[in-house]
Amino acid sequence: MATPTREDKFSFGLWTVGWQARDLFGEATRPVLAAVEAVHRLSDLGAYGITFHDDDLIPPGSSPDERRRITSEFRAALDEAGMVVPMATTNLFGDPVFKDGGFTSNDRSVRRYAIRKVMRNLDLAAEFGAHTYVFWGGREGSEVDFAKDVRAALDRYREAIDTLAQYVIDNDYGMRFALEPKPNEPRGDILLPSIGHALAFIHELEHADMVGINPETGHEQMATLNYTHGIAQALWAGKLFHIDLNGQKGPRYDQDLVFGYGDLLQAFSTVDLLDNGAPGGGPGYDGPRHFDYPGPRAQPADPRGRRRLRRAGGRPWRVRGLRHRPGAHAGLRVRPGPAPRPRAPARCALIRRD
Ligand code: DIG
Ligand code: MN
Ligand code: MN
Repeated sequence: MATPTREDKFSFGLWTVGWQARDLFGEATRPVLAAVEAVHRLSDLGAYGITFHDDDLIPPGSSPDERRRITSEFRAALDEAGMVVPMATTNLFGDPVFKDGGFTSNDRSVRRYAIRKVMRNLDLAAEFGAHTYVFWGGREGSEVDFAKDVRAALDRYREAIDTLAQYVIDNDYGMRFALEPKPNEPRGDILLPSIGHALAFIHELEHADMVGINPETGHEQMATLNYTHGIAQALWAGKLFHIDLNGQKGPRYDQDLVFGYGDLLQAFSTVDLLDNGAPGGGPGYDGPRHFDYPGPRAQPADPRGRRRLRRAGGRPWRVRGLRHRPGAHAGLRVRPGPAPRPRAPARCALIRRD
C-alpha cells in the first residue's frame, strides 16, 4: 500500500478533518478537533499541508490576545510538525449576516463587511506563507430569479475581487486567487456555477493574471459535468491554481450530493491528468492535492489524545460580528463592532443598481 509523503503534497482543510459530522438531519456526532491536534495527526499521516477558513482557526469575536495565542500555538505546531499552509480562505457563508451573500449581498454594508473580513484573513494567510487564496462564493446567489440582478451582482463580485487583488499587490503578499465554482447548495443557484462560468468571469477582472480556478470534484459532478474535462480546460487555460478533491459518497462537510455518481474511475483519470498533463503528456499540475473530504476518522488511539480532544471540546462558537480596527485600506473604513444586520430584502422585483 502506498504511504503518502510530504512530496505527494496532500493537504487537508481544518474544516473537514475537524468536521463534527453535523448534517442537515442531525447534530454533531464527533468531538471538536483542536487545530494543533489536527496539525500533528495529519503530519503523522504524511500530509504536507493544512488549510483553513478564518473562523475555523480563530473563533469569531476572539479578543486580540486570544487571536495572538491561537496563531502562535498554530505556528509552533506547524514548525514542530514540518507542515505548511498552502492555502487559506474565508467563511463568508456561516454568519447569518451573509444570508443574501457577502460580496453580492443586496445590502451595501454587508458587502463592505465581507471585503474587510477577507482582508483581515489575507493578512493572516500571508503570515502563514499561503500562496493561494480560495474564494468559494457559497452564499453568492439567489433562490428566486427576481431577487438578484445578476449583472449588478457580477459587477459587485468583480469590484470585491479587484479590490482584494489590489490589496494583495499593495501589501506585496505574492498570493494568487483561486475561484471555486459550485452550481447550488446552500443557495438555490450560486453565481459562477461551473469552471466555464468562472473562467469567463476571470477575463473581466482588473488583475486577471493573478486569478485562477480551484475546481472541486463534487461541485462539477453535481452539475453532471465531467470533472476531469473541467480541470483539463483549466490546465489548458493556464488557470488551474489549486484543486479540491472530494468523494460523493459517505460523510463529508458539505453535501455536494449527486445521486448515483461518485465515479471512482474519474479519480484515476484525474490523477493521470494532474501528474502527466494529458494522455499524450504536456504540463501537469504540481500544486497541493487538497482534500475537502474528512472521510471517516478513528478516535485517537492513545488516552492522552482522547483527553486532549475532550479538553479542546465543545465551547459552541458564538458567531458575532468581527471586531477589528477601522479598515486599513483606502476608503474602506468600516466601523468596529458587531457585524451589520441585513436590512429586510428589497420587495420590488427590480433591484436598484447603486
Ligand atoms: C465547500 O466545498 C467549500 C468550503 O469548504 C470552502 O470555503 C471551500 C474551500 O475549498 N470549499
Ligand atoms: Mn472546496
Ligand atoms: Mn464542496
